[in-house]
Amino acid sequence: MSTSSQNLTSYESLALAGPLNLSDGHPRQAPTESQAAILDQMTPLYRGAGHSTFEKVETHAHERFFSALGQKSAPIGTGRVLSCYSSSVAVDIFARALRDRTDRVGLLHPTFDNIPDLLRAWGHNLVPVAETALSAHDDSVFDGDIGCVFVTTPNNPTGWVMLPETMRWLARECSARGVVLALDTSFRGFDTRAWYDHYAILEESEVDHVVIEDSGKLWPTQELKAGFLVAGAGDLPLVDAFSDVLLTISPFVLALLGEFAADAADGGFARLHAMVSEHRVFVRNALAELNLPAPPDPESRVSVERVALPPGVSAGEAYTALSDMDVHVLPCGPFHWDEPGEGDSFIRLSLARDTEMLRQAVTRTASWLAQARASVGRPA
Ligand code: EGV
Repeated sequence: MSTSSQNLTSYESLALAGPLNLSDGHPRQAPTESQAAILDQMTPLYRGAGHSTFEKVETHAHERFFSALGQKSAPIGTGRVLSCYSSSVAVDIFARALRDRTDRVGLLHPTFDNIPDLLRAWGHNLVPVAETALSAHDDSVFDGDIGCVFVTTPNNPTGWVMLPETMRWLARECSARGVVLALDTSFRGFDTRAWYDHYAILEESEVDHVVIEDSGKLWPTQELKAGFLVAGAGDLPLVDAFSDVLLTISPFVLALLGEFAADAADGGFARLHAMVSEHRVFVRNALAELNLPAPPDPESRVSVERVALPPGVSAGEAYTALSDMDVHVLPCGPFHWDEPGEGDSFIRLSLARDTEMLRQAVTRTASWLAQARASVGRPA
């Protein structure tokens, strides 16, 4: 199968049928004991959400979600936190509203490919921005006459995190240059280094901004999730664009997410972090003897792990061989939406899975990699 023109989601979709699915970044692990107790309360939660006003249910869920993640200054209760079905729906609404201001966006490179796809679908022209340029506070971030900078932090798939001093620099520069600052923080829950109060920095800088938050990577709720499109005080027509797409999401889903957020604050995040970390250690140990290039993202804490392939082995080759063995991973080319070749020596494995299945899939991946490494350079 050709692996060049497909988007990442199409690979994830093929993987849904397979038993050894390390493809999508959605949480597929079994619920913890306290999460299972919440799921046992679905019926009363459903009834309760129906008996209250939407505004009350939504505000309560926002308070629990944002406070679990350290976002004390999020503008809850101001009408500026728009609950969407998913973070991708929030990105789509933002991309549309942004056309009011600009059609030139500096976008983090690499990052998950549906972000460039959604922006381009609304007519935006994209200029790649490297993690290293941001971390170095390099003015080249603003090259290309851009009207918006879009940053995924923590990033998918690298786990790179924008630190507070970088965020302060970026907010200040964007503000001075009249550039909109957009953040996608879908992986925030995995990394405490991303729990500093983003909204305090954004509000103080007076930058025109948008933040897209997400519950969808965190908790095993069978795709019951929300993306929160948080608008700055500026005049981007976000509320209009939002209302063209939906009235409200389900108050039941918000009530459920509020319970998961409260559980997360009460030890659930610590349990999630321990699971991800244990799975990451398992992957790294399983691959350690194979003499592969070093793990590309040693500091990463997000629920996905990039693996560097042996020299001479391409991501397309690895993807095809592994899926023939029923193991589904992602080839990393499409994350490098401007330069797919740069991702061709990496695959991505998802860690938010049951331990037993993950071990089987990783063990199979390791044995294929060992054999591929041994046969590179030898005649077939
Ligand atoms: C990841 C699925 C969309 C996306 C998966 C993802 N694709 N929304 N088109 O949620 O990292 O696997 O972000």
